[in-house]
Amino acid sequence: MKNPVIRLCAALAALASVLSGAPAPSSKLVVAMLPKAKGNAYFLSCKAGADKAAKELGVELLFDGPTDSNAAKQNEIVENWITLGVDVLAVAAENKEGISTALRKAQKQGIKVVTYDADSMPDARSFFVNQATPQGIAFGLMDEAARLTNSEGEFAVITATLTASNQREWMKYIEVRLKEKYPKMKLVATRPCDDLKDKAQSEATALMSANPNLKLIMAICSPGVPGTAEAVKQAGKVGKVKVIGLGLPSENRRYVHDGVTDSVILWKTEDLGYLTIFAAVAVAKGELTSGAKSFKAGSLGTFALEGDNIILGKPFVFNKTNIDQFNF
Ligand code: RAM
Repeated sequence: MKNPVIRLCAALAALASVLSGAPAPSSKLVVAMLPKAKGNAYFLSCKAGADKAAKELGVELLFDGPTDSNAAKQNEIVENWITLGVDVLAVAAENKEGISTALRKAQKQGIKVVTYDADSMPDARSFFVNQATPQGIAFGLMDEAARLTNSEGEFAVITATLTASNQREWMKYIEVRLKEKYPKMKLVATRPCDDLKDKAQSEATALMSANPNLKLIMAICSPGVPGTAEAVKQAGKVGKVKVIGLGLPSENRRYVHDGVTDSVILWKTEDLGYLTIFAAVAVAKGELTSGAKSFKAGSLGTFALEGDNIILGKPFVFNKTNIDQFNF
């Protein structure tokens, strides 16, 4: 806890507890973890890994975020944590530029900052714990879309929000791959679903009506994939409009088995949460500093750093043959 008033209170309470024999309040390092949305299964899975890391490291973990993706609400939560005087923030940014002012303010007050999943501006944090390289994610998706459509015809993308830094980065590389390798494929629309399953379903329905020749929808945010699959199923277009995207095995299993969704791509979300807390704590303790070349994260082992990015690894492709082996 950085806040001097909170520290003084904690010290007085500790003294009182020694005198009275009652248990002392926690003097543990406090890590505050901000998801894009606290009800999103993707971030709950990250939290499971974060809890595990916090336990192993003996730190206190606060986890809070907007109910649904909401950049202004994220700022409010960060401001509250600054007032509370937590030691380190771990943030998945809904809006790259928008959150950065609050994160810089935190840094000025001695609070360390790392980002995970979706980055802020680089000067607003020490390190970004990235799930995979944006190129790896985007090329993987685009190659899978090409494989399923014989590299020709119309496809559409459903994204999270139009301001989300991770999705924006992935889109950039999807378009690079499309231009370089698949001249007969045409991206007809990119629609945001605000990281909501129901909105993805209505967007996918609208995309299919507006584009009768659509061959595939690629949903690049986790709630978007089951939302799109439901739309395709209800439109009676299973097989005619293919579905792929970045999604959790648990949320897509039945659509994959029913042949609605061909494949989903993702990284191990629990590991992302675990790695993030290890990085946050190492930064807070001064053990991970700018220029470091590698970093050891508990049972996950050692990671090579790419500048100020700590990269979790390569994404996996889940399909009918392997999806039952994964329960997140
Ligand atoms: C959603 C969020 C998150 C993204 C995943 C794939 O849950 O937008 O930022 O990484 O999808």
